[in-house]
Amino acid sequence: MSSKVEQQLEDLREKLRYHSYQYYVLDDPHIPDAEYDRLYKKLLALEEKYPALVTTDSPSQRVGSKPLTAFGQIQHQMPMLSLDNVFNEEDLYAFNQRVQDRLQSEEEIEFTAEPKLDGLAISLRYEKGQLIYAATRGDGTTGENVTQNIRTLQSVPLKLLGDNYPDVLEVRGEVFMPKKGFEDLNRVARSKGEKEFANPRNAAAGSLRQLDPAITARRPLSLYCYSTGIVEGGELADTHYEILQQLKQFGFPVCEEIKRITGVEACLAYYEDISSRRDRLPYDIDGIVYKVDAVALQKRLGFVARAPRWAIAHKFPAQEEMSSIIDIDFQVGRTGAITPVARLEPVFVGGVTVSNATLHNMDEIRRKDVRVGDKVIVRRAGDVIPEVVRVVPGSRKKTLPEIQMLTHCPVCGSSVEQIEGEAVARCTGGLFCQAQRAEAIKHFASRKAMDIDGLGDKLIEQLVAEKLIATPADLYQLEMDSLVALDRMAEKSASNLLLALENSKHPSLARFIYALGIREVGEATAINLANEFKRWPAVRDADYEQLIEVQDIGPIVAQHIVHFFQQQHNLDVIDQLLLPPTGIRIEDVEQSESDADNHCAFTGKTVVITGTLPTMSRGEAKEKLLAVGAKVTGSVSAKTDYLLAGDKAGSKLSKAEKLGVRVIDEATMLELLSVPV
Ligand code: 9MJ
Repeated sequence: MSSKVEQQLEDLREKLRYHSYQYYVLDDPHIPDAEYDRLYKKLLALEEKYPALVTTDSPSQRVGSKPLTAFGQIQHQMPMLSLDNVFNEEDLYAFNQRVQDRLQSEEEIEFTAEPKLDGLAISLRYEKGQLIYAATRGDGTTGENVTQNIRTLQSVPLKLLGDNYPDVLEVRGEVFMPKKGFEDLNRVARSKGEKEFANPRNAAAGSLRQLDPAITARRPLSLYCYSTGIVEGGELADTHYEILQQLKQFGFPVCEEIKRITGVEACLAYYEDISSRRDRLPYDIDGIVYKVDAVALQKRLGFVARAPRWAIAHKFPAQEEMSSIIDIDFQVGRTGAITPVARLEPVFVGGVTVSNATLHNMDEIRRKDVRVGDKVIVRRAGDVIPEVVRVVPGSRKKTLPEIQMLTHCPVCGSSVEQIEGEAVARCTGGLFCQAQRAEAIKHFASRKAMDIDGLGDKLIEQLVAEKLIATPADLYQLEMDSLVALDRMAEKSASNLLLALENSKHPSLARFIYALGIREVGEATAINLANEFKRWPAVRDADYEQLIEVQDIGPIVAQHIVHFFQQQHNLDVIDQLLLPPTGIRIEDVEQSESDADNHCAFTGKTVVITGTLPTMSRGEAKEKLLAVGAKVTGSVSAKTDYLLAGDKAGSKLSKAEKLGVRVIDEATMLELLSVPV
C-alpha cells in the first residue's frame, strides 16, 4: 500500500519539478498556472494524509522551517571569488594583453560574456542531487547559512533533474530581485506607510537576511547561476560556456543573455549592446563579466589573491554618487507643471557631469526632507533625468530651513494651484506665462481649436523665439513685413497665413472655449459648456456651482475653469482677442437650437467611428456627434450604441457585429442627425 502511495507521491513531485523548471528556468511553461496549482494541491493533500512520506526535497517543503534566532556559519570548501574591475576600454585591452602574455598566445581569446547582476552572491551545495545547504559569500571563506530562505525561491532546484550530475556539486550564482518585483514591493510598503528599499540590491539582501523564511517566501527573488565550486564524483564540460549549459540541464536558471565570443573587440561590442538595452532588461546589472572560456586556460592563468586572472568585470559608470545641494529652484514646464530642481555641486554620475537634478514635486521634497545645504545621493540611470534620491543619513550638521512651495509662478507671477490629490503644482497663467506660451499658442491655432491654416508648430516656435508673439492675441497683430523677414517664409505663405488668421475670427463658442487651453477642458467638455451656457459671457462668468452641474464636469475640472478665469492675465489676453483691433466674434449657440431641437437619435448615446467615410473625416463626424450630445469612444464594447463604419472598417466592425451593435454608414448618420426627437 505505502509503496503505491510513495510512487504516486514521487510521480507528482517529478511532474511539479518538471513544470517548475519549464516555468522558472526555461521561461516556457507547458501547463497553465491553474493546472500546476491543482497538481500542487493534490500533493499537499496526499502528504497531509501520509505525513511520514514527506521528503525534504518535495516541492511542498520550500517553506518548511520555523524562524531562526540567528544564521549559522558555513565554511566554503572552495573560496568564493571576487572579480577585478575595469571601467574603460584601455584597461580592458590591458587585461586582454595580460591574459595573452601569460598564455604566450597571439591568438584572440575565447570569452564567455555575462551581464553582471547586482544582487547577492551565494553558493549552493548538492550531494547526490539533493540541496544540502546555501551560503552567502560572506568574506569569501566563511558565509552565512541561508538554506531555509534559499529553499523558498521557486527557481532553486531542491533536487536536480536527470541523473548525470556529479555526486557533489557546488553551484554559485547571484540572488536578485527583478525590477518589477522591487517596484511592486515598494508600492505596497508605501501604501502601508512602511519604509521603502533604496534599490533592488538592498531589497534582495534584506529579503534573504530574514530570520523567518515565510517572509522571504513572499519576496520576489530570482537566481541566475554563473559558476561552480567543488565538483566531486563526476565531471563537467571543459569550457565555461558548456558548463553553464549543463547547469541549465540540471535544473539551474542561467541568464539568457550569456554569449560565447572571440576577442576583445567582440567584448566591447557585447558591452555596447547590453548597455543600450540595460534599461529594458527586467533586472539591474552594473556591468559585464568576461571569462576566459576554456577551463584548461583558466587553470593555467590561476588567481591573484581572491580574484581569478581569467575573468574581469567591465563596470558601467556608477549610477549613484554623492553631492551637495547649493540651491533649489522651481522650473515651469511647457504645460505649467512646476518642478523643484536641485542645483548641485557638479558630480560625475552615470557617465556625465551632473549639476542639476529633479526633486519631482513638493510631496517628494517633504518625503525625502531635502534642504539647501544637504549632502545627497544623486542618481542618473540611462537617459532618465538625474534625480535626488535621498539625503545622506546623518550628514546634516546644523538645522537648515525647510523648503517652502511657491505661491506664485517664478516666470509670470500667476498664482500656483495644487489640486487636492495631485502631486504636481501648476502655474495658472496658461495663455500668459512665457514658459507655456509656445504650447498654449500651438493649441490655440490647432485644427480642432481656431483652425489657423498654415500656422504649424515650427512656425509658432520661430515666432515665439523671435519675440514676434507672446500670446495668442499677438497672432492677430502680425504684419506682412515681419513675417517675410523670417527664415523660409515666402511672401505667398505669409499672405496665406494672414488670410487664415482673418478667416479664423468667427469661431463657434465651443471651439473658442477649447482653444483657450484650460486644463482638462477638451473638445467634448468645451461643447458641453457651450451647449449649457450658450453665450460667451455666461461661460466666462460661470461659478463653481454652475459648472459642476454641466454634463461630464466634476469638481476638479470645475476648479480648473474657475482658476483660469480668475487670472487677470488670462482675462487680458481674452480681451485683446475679442476687442478691436482683433475683434474675434464668437458665434453663440443659437437660442433656437434649444435643448429639444438639439436632441436626436445620438443624444446621450455612445458611438465608435471606424474606417474611411465617403465625404468627411472621422474628426468632422465626431464633431457633429459631440454637438448633439453623443459620446464618441475609441473601442467597441457592449456599451456601444452605434458603430459608424466607413470603408476598410476592420476588427471594430466584426466586433460590433458579434456584439449586435447597430452599424450605420455616413448617410444614415446624417439622416439621423437631422431628425429631432
Ligand atoms: C555576476 N555578479 O553576475 C560572476 N557575476 O564569477 C557573474 N559574478 C563571478 N559572474 C566569478 N556573471 C566570480 C564572480
